[in-house]
Amino acid sequence: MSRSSQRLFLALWPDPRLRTVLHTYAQQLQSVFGGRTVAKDNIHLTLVFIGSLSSDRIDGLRKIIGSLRAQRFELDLVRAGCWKRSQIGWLAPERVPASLNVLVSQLRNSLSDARILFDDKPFIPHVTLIRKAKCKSKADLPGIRLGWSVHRFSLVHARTLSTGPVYETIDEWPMK
Ligand code: 3AM
Repeated sequence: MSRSSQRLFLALWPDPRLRTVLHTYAQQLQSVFGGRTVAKDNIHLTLVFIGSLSSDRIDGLRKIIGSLRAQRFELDLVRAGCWKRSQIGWLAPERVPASLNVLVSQLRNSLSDARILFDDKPFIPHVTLIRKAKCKSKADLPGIRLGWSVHRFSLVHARTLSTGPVYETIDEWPMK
């Protein structure tokens, strides 16, 4: 990737208190699935993965996204699981709030209008807590019921250092 482009994604970023609870739960999941826990500061829910975008297009992207109106919602993270193919241990809501689906549709439409490419696989909201997981089909998972009041979303720059991924928030927007 050239230095004049950045690897980007849009995400929901939990506040520090919630990140701490999620990270503690990640350690419990790790005792079942092995693998490595996602660093506490890196825990998030991806809305749209954009990938590499030329740096000179980022201000335009921020303007477009900043013009959207999104509604706050409550996310109940109650379902834990593991995907064999991606080796990911995750936490997810039982029910996807309509406002979350609307937000993702708005973001995808805005990106399409601006001719910005993104990963258009079906949206399956989840918080990745474990990577390189050894998934078991009959795992007895520790229970959890976590309420997340979502009132902002973020544009994030992803970098990979020798020590692992580093995520830097470029901009964030409140929800009404
Ligand atoms: O939050 P999760 O783990 O679901 O897997 C990457 C992570 O998602 C995903 O973007 C998030 C932040 O890195 N990601 C990374 N490369 C990707 C790609 N090429 C990707 N998603 C889709 N396509």
